[in-house]
Amino acid sequence: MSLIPKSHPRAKSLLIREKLVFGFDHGLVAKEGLLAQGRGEAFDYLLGEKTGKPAKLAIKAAAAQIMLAELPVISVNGNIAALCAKEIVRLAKQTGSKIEVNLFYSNEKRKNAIVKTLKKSGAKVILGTNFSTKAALSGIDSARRIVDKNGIFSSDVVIVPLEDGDRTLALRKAGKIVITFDLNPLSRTSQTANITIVDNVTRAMDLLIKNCKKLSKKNEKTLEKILRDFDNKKNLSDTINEIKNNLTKRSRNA
Ligand code: PTJ
Repeated sequence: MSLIPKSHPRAKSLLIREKLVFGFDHGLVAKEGLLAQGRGEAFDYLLGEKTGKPAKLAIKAAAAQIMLAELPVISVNGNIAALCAKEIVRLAKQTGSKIEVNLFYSNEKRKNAIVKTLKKSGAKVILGTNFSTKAALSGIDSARRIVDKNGIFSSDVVIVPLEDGDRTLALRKAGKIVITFDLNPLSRTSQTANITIVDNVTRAMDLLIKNCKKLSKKNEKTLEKILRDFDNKKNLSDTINEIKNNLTKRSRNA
């Protein structure tokens, strides 16, 4: 049972923290994943803990990109499994995406715990654990270079929530279109991805599923126009301005 009272002014944020701690205690999340959440929280605070206009635009563009993809793959790590396992499975079902477990701090035991959680949440097929279909991405030294040849390796669009910069770059070099969720608009991942959703994954994932559902009725031309109208660099710059404006407002009231 949660020790956080619903009336606590920071209940939402504290409940997300609890989910991660639960994920850590149950072998899903790496120790470093707790630190990554802390960094994310700090940026979320600066963003006003809400989904801003630039994030909404990025979510719409991401949905259009996923609907246009031939072989979209959702890459799952420890944090995302602890925070959004059910949403990952819903997104995969809605869009026909494959799910692949891919860890930075690679660990077979943790991989198996993540697979178990995804299965419990309704996933039928999960890639990333089959030795016989392993392939290596070039231009990256971490364990994340090992991917599934039927998944990330042959995908055209990869959805990589909470990613590290090196793999984003390697995926781009391999010709993939990369969609990321990252609360830090300054991170290398944010700056390198094709579409960066600067929002808490716990808020944005559900919105992405809703957008995909809405756009599933649209034709290719409409989806392509949404993508043409989206500029990731400009959107990141608008997000940084959003933070700047929030800080200016707060400094006046300090
Ligand atoms: O499970 P593993 O072994 O694959 O490890 C996963 C982590 C997240 C530990 C690993 O990929 C890592 O170290 O990531 P980084 O380099 O710390 O990057 C994580 C990014 O995600 C940071 O820029 C954070 O600001 C951001 N972030 C953290 N929590 C959230 C978030 N973005 C969106 N929603 C969050 N809840």
